Amino acid sequence: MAIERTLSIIKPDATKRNLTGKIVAKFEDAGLRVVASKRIALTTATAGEFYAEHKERGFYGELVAYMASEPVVVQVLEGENAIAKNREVMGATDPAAAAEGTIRKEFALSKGENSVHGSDSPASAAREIAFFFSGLELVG
Ligand code: IDP
Repeated sequence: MAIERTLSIIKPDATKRNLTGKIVAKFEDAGLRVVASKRIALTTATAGEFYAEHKERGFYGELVAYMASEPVVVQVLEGENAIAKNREVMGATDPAAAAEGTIRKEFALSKGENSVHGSDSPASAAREIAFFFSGLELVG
């Protein structure tokens, strides 16, 4: 299986409740390694650009305001099959539908305030990693 990299965001509801370490531990326990990490405050413009694919969805304005409401922690996770593995550890978008043991089951507050983001394909991982990190910040 291929070694992949994926973009993870620990979202405002989780940073606000000081859950960063507990969430990172779930990724590490699943065999993913944090290879880049920073805590940043997104503006609504940056959050809007990041989530541009959802522009037409009814929740877009709410999502953008929420993502800019508190600092987030953006990370690159690396490991075997990292994109799918990260999504598995995150759990379903809606915590009510998320499997036992997943981050969203354990920590998410709602379908919107759901604690984590993870890239959903190799193409989005490449775009999202480049969105937040420069080549110099990514040690091979
Ligand atoms: P994902 O994060 O599980 O990939 P997406 O469908 O790509 O889910 O949605 C992106 C993000 O938009 C979600 O993680 C969540 O924060 C927000 N979102 C999705 N659906 C809703 C909704 O029905 N109400 C409010 N926010 C939503």
